[in-house]
Amino acid sequence: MTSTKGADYDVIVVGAGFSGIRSLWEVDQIGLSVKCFEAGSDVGGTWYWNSYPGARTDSEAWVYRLNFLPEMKDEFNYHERYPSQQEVQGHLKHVVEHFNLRKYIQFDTRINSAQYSESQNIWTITTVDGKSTTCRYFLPATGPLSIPKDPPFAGLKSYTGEWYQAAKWPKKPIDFHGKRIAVIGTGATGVQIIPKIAPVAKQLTVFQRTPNYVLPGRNYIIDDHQLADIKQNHEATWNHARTNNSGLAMKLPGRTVQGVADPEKIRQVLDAGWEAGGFHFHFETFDDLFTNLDSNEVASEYIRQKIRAVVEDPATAELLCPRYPYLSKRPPCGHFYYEAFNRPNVKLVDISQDTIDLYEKGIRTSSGAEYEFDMIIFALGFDAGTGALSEMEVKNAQGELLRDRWAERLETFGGVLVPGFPNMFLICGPHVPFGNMPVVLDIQVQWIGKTLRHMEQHRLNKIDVSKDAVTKWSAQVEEAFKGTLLGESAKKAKAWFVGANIEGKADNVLFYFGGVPAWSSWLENESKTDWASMEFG
Ligand code: N01
Repeated sequence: MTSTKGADYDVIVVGAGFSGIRSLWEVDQIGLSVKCFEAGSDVGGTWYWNSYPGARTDSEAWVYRLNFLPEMKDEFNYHERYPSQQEVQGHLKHVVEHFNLRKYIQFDTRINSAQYSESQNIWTITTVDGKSTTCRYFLPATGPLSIPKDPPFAGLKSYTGEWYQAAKWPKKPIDFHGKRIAVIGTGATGVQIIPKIAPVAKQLTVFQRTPNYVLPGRNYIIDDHQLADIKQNHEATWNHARTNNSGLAMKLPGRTVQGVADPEKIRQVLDAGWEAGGFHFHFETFDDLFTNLDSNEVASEYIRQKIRAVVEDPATAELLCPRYPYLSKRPPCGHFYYEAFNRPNVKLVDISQDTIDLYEKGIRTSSGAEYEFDMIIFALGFDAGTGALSEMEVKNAQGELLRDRWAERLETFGGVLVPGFPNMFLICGPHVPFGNMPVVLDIQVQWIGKTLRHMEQHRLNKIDVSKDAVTKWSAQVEEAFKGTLLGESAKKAKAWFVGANIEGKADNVLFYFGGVPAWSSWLENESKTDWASMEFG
């Protein structure tokens, strides 16, 4: 154990989701004293808050877990290909109990501010109720999608029915039976809720502003035979995911639509991807869906045809067909999503040309239509990447707020360090690879652990990153995004990964599209070169 050098703790972690829990274990191993503040009443982070009906992963179980010790593969078994919210939270609870980490976590505590002092070289972390705690290292593990967009509708105050936000789902049973229900939002969240409540609601009305390309998830129960197989191949699967661009155990197809050219052969490949389910459709079919608009249109039209084949009413089918290039928005995985629109009690309302507001009895569109509801569910998305870090008052020694810095230009080093904010390590904030987060955060926290060990061993008190290294990394993030065809179409489609879903948010790509291996070798290069880009004090 090292001395806390005048601070209450060596480390303060904010957030007890995947990355916070992973960080607690890492710093505990180093022997540093640690405290974790968590706004929720239990562990889970996004898997605590998003307990709405139908919530489950879009990543396959075998790559969606904490995996910092080999024994962990035998410690907890998922039961479905895409684990449910309850199972994922159960996994995190299990890890916390198994490694005795709960003692470090203070629940029901939201952080208001974090202020660095140059003279003391400590961070002061203050909760919303005004209590302050100090630390040497500040690790905000606040999540890439943790600040939900609150309903912006002025009429909400006058609405007299029940209403819920998917990302702040109440921890009590909600009764949908016999009710007239509206869902606003058709992203990954809405796509999971809609088919779950359609069979029980008296009437379900879906308000859609922009349609999504919804992939068939094809969930199934993992049987004993497959479970044995998953365990046997666990290490190979993880190594595969760590070296895959998206942090998934998927194979690069090594072929392009342009190269194959024959429409029948192209269709066969897309059929196989569609049958495999989920993200296999784009990651294992053709390499040029992200980079060639003509190739992308082949896949886009393929999905539109699938929508038309499922949805019986042609007008509804056309409204559900996106017109922007596939992958301009992050495609959701659905389970009987399009089928829900064939139910007589489900109605789709196109609000692409309208704005909506609430009134006493329900929802009113700007073209004057009125719909009465007993319940409204908002699934409006998140202020992604920078949202949680900008919500807190994170201030450096010069009094500069992180959010003000980023309002001008989003710059980090590897999504971990921000110049002028010493001893602060971001986890799963902006600029990390766009991919499967449990793999990304594992690499990131390992690197942070290595850096902290280096500092402790060499009695280094302070780490900052050189401006030059930050400029290079941030340019690399922009360059990687330009290499895809998504730039303009993602903005037009209001994709959250460019911040276009939040009014007034600066125009920045929030994630790294160059892949997990390129990013991790960038970080590794630092540790191999004795942290050459860092300025220690
Ligand atoms: O949010 P979204 P999400 N009036 O931003 C609409 C992860 N996730 O929570 O597209 C009317 O995708 C908005 O319309 P538009 C996953 O990475 C994962 O669904 O802006 N509508 C859109 O339809 C995912 O991509 C999982 O025109 C309004 C919807 O609300 C990410 O989280 C599950 C509106 C928001 O869609 C975000 O998904 C869930 C307004 N004023 C989430 N404002 C799994 O892994 C917004 N909308 C399973």
